Amino acid sequence: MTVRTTARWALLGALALVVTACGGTSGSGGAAAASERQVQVSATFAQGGGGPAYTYDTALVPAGATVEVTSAAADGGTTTTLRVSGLQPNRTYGAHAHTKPCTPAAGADAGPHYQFRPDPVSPSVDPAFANPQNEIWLDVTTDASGAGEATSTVPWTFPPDRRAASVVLHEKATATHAGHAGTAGARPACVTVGF
Ligand SMILES: [Cu+2]
Repeated sequence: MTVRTTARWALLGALALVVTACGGTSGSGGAAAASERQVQVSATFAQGGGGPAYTYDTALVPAGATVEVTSAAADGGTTTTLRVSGLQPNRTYGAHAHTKPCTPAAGADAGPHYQFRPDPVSPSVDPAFANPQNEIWLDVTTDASGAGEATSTVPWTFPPDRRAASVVLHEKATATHAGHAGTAGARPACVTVGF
């Protein structure tokens, strides 16, 4: 089992210059370098254990399946990529960023979906809030070998004091219609990600 977790702050000075140049207010040259957070987690799903990746349903997410999540903030947005292998072939799994870390016990412990603009109603099934611009959706369809990749880009960055904490894999694709938006069935697996 391999686990690698890194979180670092990269100074993207070149990007800051581009942003400044496009902002229409440059010219003084006094802009501070942008500080852009990057996160990467690579892990193997296991039942129990020390995490960060847990399976709760080894038929849908076998022990030994792998997951990688990368997330990077840049230019006011956040791009997150999910890569999986060892899952069921030719199947769509719902996947989202959730508010709490995973536990060995159950996917429910990861809490609700992270929402940049929180829905005052819970559970949130209103498409005005439960949508892939206000949440991070990473639904992934596997190939014949059980591998897949998905990317989300949202037009916001996490407030420092209110970040997502995990990515949950669900049993089916994410619904989008009113009354069910954001739902994707059971939670066979979860990986803790320090967004
Ligand atoms: Cu979810």
